[in-house]
This record gives sequence, structure tokens and C-alpha cells, in this order.
Amino acid sequence: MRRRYRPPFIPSSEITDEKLWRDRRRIIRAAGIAGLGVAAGGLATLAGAFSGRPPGKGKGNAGAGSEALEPTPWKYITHYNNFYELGTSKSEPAENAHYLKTRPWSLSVSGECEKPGILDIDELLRLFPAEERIYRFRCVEAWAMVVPWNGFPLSDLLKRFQPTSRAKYVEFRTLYDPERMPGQKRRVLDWPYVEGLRMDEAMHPLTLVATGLYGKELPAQNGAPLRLVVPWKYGFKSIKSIVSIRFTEKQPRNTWNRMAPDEYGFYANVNPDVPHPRWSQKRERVLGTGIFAEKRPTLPFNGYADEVAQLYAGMDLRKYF
Ligand SMILES: Nc1nc2c(c(=O)[nH]1)N[C@H]1C(S)=C(S)[C@@H](COP(=O)(O)O)O[C@H]1N2
Ligand SMILES: [Mo]
Repeated sequence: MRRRYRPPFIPSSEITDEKLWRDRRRIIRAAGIAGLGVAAGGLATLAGAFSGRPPGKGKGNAGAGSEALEPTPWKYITHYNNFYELGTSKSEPAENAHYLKTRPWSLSVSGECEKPGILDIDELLRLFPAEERIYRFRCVEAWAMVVPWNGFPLSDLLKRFQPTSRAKYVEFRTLYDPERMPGQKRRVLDWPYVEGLRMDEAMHPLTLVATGLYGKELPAQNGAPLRLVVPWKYGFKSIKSIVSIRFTEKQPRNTWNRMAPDEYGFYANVNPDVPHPRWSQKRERVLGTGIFAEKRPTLPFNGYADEVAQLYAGMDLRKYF
């Protein structure tokens, strides 16, 4: 999480996917098909789909103040990554993606619930069809992007296992398998990667399980076959390549909080007023806009304050950072 930015190397073969997606979107819009969440009235750009309101099915929601934002190009979303299981630099996760075989894969759900169980990934993908959600994404290292995810609300998945009234938190774990995740051969983190959410955060309609990107299968470097996306929190909360979910009574100890408790909190809500101990969080650099592009201001809750600020009413957000 501490490296300086190097422009990523981009093979031209990677650029096709995003172009296809844009062409498809253009065709759908030109045909006047409803369901994209784009109001009638001829929006000039795709970014016009960003309303800042809670998302409906297939609707973009890149947060308040995102009107001028375009989805970040595929090549940046897939070649500038944090995924320590596949290497600690930004370029290694894409280079090492081939190690991460995503079949067989299953998700176990346990803890404080009536119906614990194990779901095979293909069964899971059948049960929970993906819709498109365009979200802002903000890493704790002060870079940002806009991502067209495909996924489904985490709440749909969790409800199936019937959490009990003792379930106050949800804990997530990444696969532990040094053969498929060669970064785990070195003890740079305390493997496996663990994250957690409070139950109300986990059940919030913005909280997504992502299984795809730009209408395609999720690339390994982005957390295939399934990863969490919590758009109002710093990127490290969005745990990748999940194999286990556990309902708990006590707050889980998330990996980065265990590594450096004064730098990474449990809540990790995007907050321009609370600096990281080693850098400011007031501004962010948008990937794909060029290294000379001006930084833009970071918004409270990453632009989703209208939707989520009430979850933290009465909490001191400097203490619970
Ligand atoms: N298992 C796992 N999940 C992880 C990480 C990681 O190293 N391992 N990095 C986190 C961090 S710090 C960020 S910013 C995002 C990056 O997601 P992206 O590469 O898809 O942009 O993944 C998060 N999820
Ligand atoms: Mo991050």
C-alpha cells in the first residue's frame, strides 16, 4: 500500500473489453431502451446515468458530484491493483493472475445463522444473477476510479442463511492457498486476508458482491470469482476472492487493522477530514486521467453520504475511523 504510482504497462489486447462495453451501452441508449436508469431527454454522456440517488436495478450510482466522471478504462481497473496474495506492487496482480484458478471454488457461510451451508460458485452465480452497478471506488492511498461492476446485493446472499438476532457483524475471509496465491508464500500479511462489516452495513442496498466487470467475468486480479464492494469505504474493506462468510457477535479483527491499528480502522469510511497518519485524505487522483491531471476533492463517504451517513449518526468518526 506504500508504493509510488507507476503508469501501468497495457497490452493492446486488454483494451477491447471496455470498447465493446461502451459500444453496447451506446446501442442500448440509442434504441431508447429503458432500464439503464437514464432519464429520457437525451443525455450527452454515459456519465449522465450517475444520479447520486440510491440505485435501482442496473442503475449507475457513482455518488454525488460525479456528473463529470466517465467510467475508468478497463486497462486501469485491471492493471493497477492492490492484491497482496498476487504480489505487493500495483502491476503484479495482473502479471500473476494466471496462478489464481477459480474452479473448483465454494463459499462457506457459518456462525450466528439458522441455515449455515456451503455454496458451489456456479450454483451461487445461478442463484444470484448479476446486475450492473457503476460505483466510485476510493483507495486509502488517495487514488480513485469509477467502476462498472456486475454483481448482486450482499443482503440477498446473507438472507438466504437466516442470520439470528445475535449476528451483529459479518466476517469475510479470502482463500488461503499459497499455490494459487503465491504472494502467501511470504509473510507480508497475516494470511488469510480478513475483513468485516457491521450487520447494517452488510445489509445496506449499496453493498455489493461483485462477480464481473464491464459485463465480463471478474478478472483474477480484481478478486475473482467473487469479491465485496463497499463504495463508501476505503478500498481495503472490499475483500477479494472470498471463500468464507461468518456471522459473529463480536467485531471481527480486519487484517489491515491488525497490521497497523493507528493507520487502518475497522470502519474505514471515506473521510476527507480525517488524515491518514502519513498523508492527507482531502484529495484524490483519478486513474486514467493522466499523471498531470489535477486531483479532485475527496467527498465524505466517497459521495454516498445521502445514502449511508445515518448509519453512523451519533458516532465520533475521528474515534471510529
Ligand atoms: N484478499 C485481498 N483483498 C483485497 C486486497 C488484498 O490485498 N487482498 N487489497 C484491498 C485494497 S487495499 C484495495 S484498494 C482493493 C483494490 O481493488 P482493485 O484492485 O479491484 O482495484 O482491494 C482490496 N481487497
Ligand atoms: Mo487500498
